[in-house]
Amino acid sequence: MTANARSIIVGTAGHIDHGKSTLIEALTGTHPDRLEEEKRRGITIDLGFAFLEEGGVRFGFVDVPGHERFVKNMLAGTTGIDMVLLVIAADEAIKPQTREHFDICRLLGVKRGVIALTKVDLVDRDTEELVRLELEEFVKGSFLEGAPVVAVSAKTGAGLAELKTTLHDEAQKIAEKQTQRYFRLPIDRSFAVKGFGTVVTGTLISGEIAAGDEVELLPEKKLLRVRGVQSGGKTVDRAGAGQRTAVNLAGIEHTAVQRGMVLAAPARFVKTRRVDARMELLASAPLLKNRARVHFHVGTAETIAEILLYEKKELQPGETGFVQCRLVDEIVCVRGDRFILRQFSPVITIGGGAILDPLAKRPTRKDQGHVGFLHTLGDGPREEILRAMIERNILGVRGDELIARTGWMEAEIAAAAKNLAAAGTIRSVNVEPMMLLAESLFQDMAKKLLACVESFHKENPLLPGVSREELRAALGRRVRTETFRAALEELEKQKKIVLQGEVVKKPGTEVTLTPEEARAKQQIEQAFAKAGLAVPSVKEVLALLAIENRRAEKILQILLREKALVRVSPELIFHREALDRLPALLQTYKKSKGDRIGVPTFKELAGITRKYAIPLLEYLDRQRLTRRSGDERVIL
Ligand SMILES: Nc1nc2c(ncn2[C@@H]2O[C@H](COP(=O)(O)OP(=O)(O)OP(=O)(O)O)[C@@H](O)[C@H]2O)c(=O)[nH]1
Ligand SMILES: [Mg+2]
Repeated sequence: MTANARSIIVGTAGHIDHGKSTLIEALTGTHPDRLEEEKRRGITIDLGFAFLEEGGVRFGFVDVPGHERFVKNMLAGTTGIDMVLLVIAADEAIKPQTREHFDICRLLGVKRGVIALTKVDLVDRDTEELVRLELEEFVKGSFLEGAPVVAVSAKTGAGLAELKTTLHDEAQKIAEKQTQRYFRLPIDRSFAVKGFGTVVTGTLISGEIAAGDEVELLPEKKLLRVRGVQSGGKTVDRAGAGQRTAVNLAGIEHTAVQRGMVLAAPARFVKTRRVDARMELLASAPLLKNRARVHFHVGTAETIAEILLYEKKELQPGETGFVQCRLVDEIVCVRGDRFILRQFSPVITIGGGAILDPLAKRPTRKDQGHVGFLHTLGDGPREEILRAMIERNILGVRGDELIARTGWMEAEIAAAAKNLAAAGTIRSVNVEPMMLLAESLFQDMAKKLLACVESFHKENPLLPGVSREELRAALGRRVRTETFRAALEELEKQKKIVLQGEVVKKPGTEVTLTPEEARAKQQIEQAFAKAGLAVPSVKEVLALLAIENRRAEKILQILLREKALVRVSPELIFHREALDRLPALLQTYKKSKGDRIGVPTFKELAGITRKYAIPLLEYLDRQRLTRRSGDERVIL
């Protein structure tokens, strides 16, 4: 493939036997029917592929079956096409699958097309003119209104050159693809190639892929390595959005991959069984009741959905409405992806639409704002959509969730978030990973947090402040770590609180003790300092004080928080300085006597009884100054 050739995917559409496959062969030289059964029966059953390079444009044709029983295969092939080649036989004109395929193309959002009036060798000029008129009427008001109609005959070759030129002209009008988005390839085939292993194919709908890439198979969530990439039957360095692509995968059997699965950039997309969407019920369809079960098609995947109507009890033919689709199987999609609905039985196409939110929540009666939210998702500009997604989540939303829901790039989301933050509507509570919260919710949280700090001071006048841990617990579980930290930092910036290590306090709230309390504090500390390692019990010390026990306990807490005293065991408290002498003592011992020391020797060395020796050794073990080894300690 020439480096800068444009790649355009053309999908055929049209009633059975109208000459789709024959026309593709006449255009490309390749007959798209591959299966033995197709050849025997003379009909197309599954998708076929062929390529044509014409005036710098590389056309990838996806040939679909016209038989009504194989519409689901047609659907898988029509995903991601740039243009439709609607095939109508001049001798039969418009037939049921002409209509159905045309509806599907419209619902899938196909924007351009060319109409081929095939088998013109079988009709006279008058009939041809009549069919042309019928056709014009048929496409009126649709994306195909005014589209070129080319009369062709695969038998005589008439019109084929004109058709090629017309396809080329239409291709020029197609906008560039989204190679800048994350890689996503809905798989339509998986097979084994001798000497290569597993190969999967599909129409690359966004991003790029190259040999050596790591990709994720969804909904399996399996990471795989790409051995090689082909596009249009030729090995390429990389393939981009809008190309028919074959990917040679390492590490998986071809039977483990099926049509409907998606190959994607790792960790960017999610699987889901509940999506919110806007749907259109075809005018030709019967009325749709709430909770109806239908066949649901998105990408190359197919499952069964229960349709919950948001505003109405039923949808009339021709109406549009917001719906939630509850799916039987997991699928992968993002906002904007198109889907098709087919009646459960008999299976006919009844409608379709666009995904609004692939990570929809179970609807609740309480949630009054949901329909408004769906309107925003459907029609809003990017910033509005992000704002709505963020505001509707009281815990805040992570960047990767926003990517998975919208398919937008991280940088696009970050840029929009920056604008929203500057406008004061949202708050970035963490950068890596990105975490966004509505500003109003953030302010509420900060207010609550400040109130907690204030009431702590009121209830604990003798304590310097509340620990972060206690504060977090006081706020309840419905706050994320990132939000909590951001709120603390914000309040500190506003000088409303002071952060001192683990302690959070109001500024200017130095603990002031009464002279009586100050004296008691000194007495406690001195009692332990004097005792060295042979400390008295806490009870004994507190009993000597002039203040009542409850206040004395609090003062003890202050000394522990200030780390002047250290609690070594539930009963024993030591002065920091006494403990600080132990490591040097042990190291001196180690130098002269070796690194092992038993309890009796330790008692002697420290000049203490067994009552203190055991808790102190356990303390030293916890501090990793010693390690227990049988009856002895190893000095570390
Ligand atoms: N006379 C004439 N016959 C044609 C022409 N094009 C196709 N046919 C015949 O029409 C029949 C059906 O053609 P296909 O190309 O298989 O039709 P199709 O639309 O692919 O059919 P499905 O894939 O089964 O939907 C074949 O017997 C073709 O030989 C044409 O231009 N003129
Ligand atoms: Mg065919």
